[in-house]
Amino acid sequence: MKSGLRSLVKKVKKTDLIWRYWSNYSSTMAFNRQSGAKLSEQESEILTQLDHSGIAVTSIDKLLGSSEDFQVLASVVSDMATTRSEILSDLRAKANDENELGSKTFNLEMLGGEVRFDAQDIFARFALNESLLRIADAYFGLYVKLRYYNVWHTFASHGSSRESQLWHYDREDNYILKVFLYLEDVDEGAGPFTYAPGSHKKGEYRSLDPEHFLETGVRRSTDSQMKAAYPEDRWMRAVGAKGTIIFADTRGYHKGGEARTKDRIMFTSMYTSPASESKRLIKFPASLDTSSLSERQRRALQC
Ligand SMILES: O=C(O)CCC(=O)C(=O)O
Ligand SMILES: [Fe+2]
Repeated sequence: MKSGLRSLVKKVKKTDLIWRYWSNYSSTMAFNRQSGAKLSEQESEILTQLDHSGIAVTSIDKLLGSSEDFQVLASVVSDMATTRSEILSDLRAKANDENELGSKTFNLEMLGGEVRFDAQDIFARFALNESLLRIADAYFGLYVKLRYYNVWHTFASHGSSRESQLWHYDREDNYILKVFLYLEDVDEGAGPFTYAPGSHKKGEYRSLDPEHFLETGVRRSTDSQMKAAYPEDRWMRAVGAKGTIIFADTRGYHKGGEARTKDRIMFTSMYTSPASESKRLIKFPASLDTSSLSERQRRALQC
């Protein structure tokens, strides 16, 4: 295909109509057919904020009530940190290695690069939490697909900002929903997730186009490039106590993980439409028993 035609096809595929009713037809129709999937008051509030700003910040208590699962998650992760303390201190030393561009040495994926799926474990249970999925499905207007979940340990490091510490937008889909759940308090020094509200595709600043440079082929913008295009007093720096949960459409401009004085530890999961070609970083067992899962959860797995 000639390159002009190829880029035209790409553009057409990204239009909401084609994306929704062609590329994601069956997921959209199935979602539209569902009945009785009412959002709670708190879930509706998150959805409204997400639609408007591309980001919504709340707490696990507000969303799930005093969740026993959250206590379990936090304690499993803190036990992992204790048993792996030697590996962690080796990696901490490497976190400042700026020669390793592209490998995000400041960020450790505690569950490995590809997570082994176990429907019973606390990580899968969180990624497939009904409340999270209800919000994700409603935001997309279709049944979403879970792409990954993990626990990130971001090391406090020095040196110039790089990779996801710089402003960028993710490119995997028209909408990309990521959840970040803080497992320890995150202050300014712990590299909070930071967002330019309204820069997602549904937002009033969807055409935001700051000056940028290419870092290993990826567009990145520095703080001063961003400031020139979008005033700093509108940036949303998601600092928060342990239990803070952030929903963000990372198709909008964001950055995070620039931890300077304190490590950041959080659970994260990612949802896209089924048509996205985004990599799936989950390894499923040869025979997967999904009998304990709901229809919505099975659809998020689509394996
Ligand atoms: O570490 C962060 O806060 C941001 C990471 C990021 O850019 C992403 O998950 O898309
Ligand atoms: Fe990102």
